[in-house]
Amino acid sequence: MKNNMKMWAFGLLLAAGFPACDKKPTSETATVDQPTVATVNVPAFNADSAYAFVAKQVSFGPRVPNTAAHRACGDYLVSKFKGYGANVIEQTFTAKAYDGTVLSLRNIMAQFNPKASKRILLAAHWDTRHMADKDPKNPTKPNDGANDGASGVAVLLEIARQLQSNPGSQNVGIDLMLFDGEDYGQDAAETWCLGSQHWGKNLVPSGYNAQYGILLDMVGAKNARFGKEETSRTYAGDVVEKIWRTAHKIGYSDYFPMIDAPGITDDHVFVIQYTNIRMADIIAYDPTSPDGFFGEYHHRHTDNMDIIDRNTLKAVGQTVLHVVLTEQ
Ligand code: AHN
Ligand code: ZN
Repeated sequence: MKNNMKMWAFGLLLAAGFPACDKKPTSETATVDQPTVATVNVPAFNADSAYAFVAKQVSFGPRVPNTAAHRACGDYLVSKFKGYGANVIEQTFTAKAYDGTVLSLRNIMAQFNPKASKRILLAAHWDTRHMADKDPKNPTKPNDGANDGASGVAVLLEIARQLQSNPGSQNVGIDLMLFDGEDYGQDAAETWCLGSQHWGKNLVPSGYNAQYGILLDMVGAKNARFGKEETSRTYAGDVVEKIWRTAHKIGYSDYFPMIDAPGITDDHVFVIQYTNIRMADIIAYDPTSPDGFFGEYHHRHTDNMDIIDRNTLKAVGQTVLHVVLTEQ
């Protein structure tokens, strides 16, 4: 039925496309060459909606673990995912931070098409750092975490909204995972990413597996560039190539240049370490920055709504939506 529909649409396209002309336009030639690529089935990722989801999270205040803003935002995220028809799983736990603070944390997973055996995992961290310690001014106060925290979550919320609005668009199960406690670290790798470490060692649902995963971190800043991060290349090279190829194909090559980035500690490292899931990190890379990787807003008070750009959210959101919805 689905194939017949495609064949029918294909014939219609040929008939309508070149009535009395033998010179085929390039875009339609591409369709002739690859008639099975389901480009038309991918809905438009709404960047205004994603932007509003960033602003909404920021409006709670910094989402620092053990604060009221963190709890309230967590409750909001759970209720939004439920409203979009997802099967929501909350994993609550405590973890000891580098400074001895016991943090009350919550990983939130929203499952779509929960019965499907072939699954794709999309993730982001929803907590924000307890201090803007790279900022010369007020380095012990937390920032808004508009990019570092809210942006990846906002893209996943918009993807959830699209999945509800386009039932049947997915051929696979899709799990949206919000990790907690990513940003409460200091120096050593294991002091970061407390939520993904806990989940990797205590999988829920138990025995969980996915074909692969994609992590989103700092995906909303103006003029962002995403480099191919080293751990992603090493352990999820095919996923990296699929993402970058897709981005180029649908018009976002500016945001996804074919450049390698060094390895960093992020949630994908622990997903790779503790589970059987290979995961690629889409994370902004600025080789000109003083630390050689992170943007100038990173862990500073300038990480607020002023640096968020709908065009970046669109480039990432549309690319990831295209990747997951073209999986068979
Ligand atoms: C490092 O600072 C090396 N890793 C932490 C990665 C990170 C922080 N992502 C967002 N905030
Ligand atoms: Zn951070």
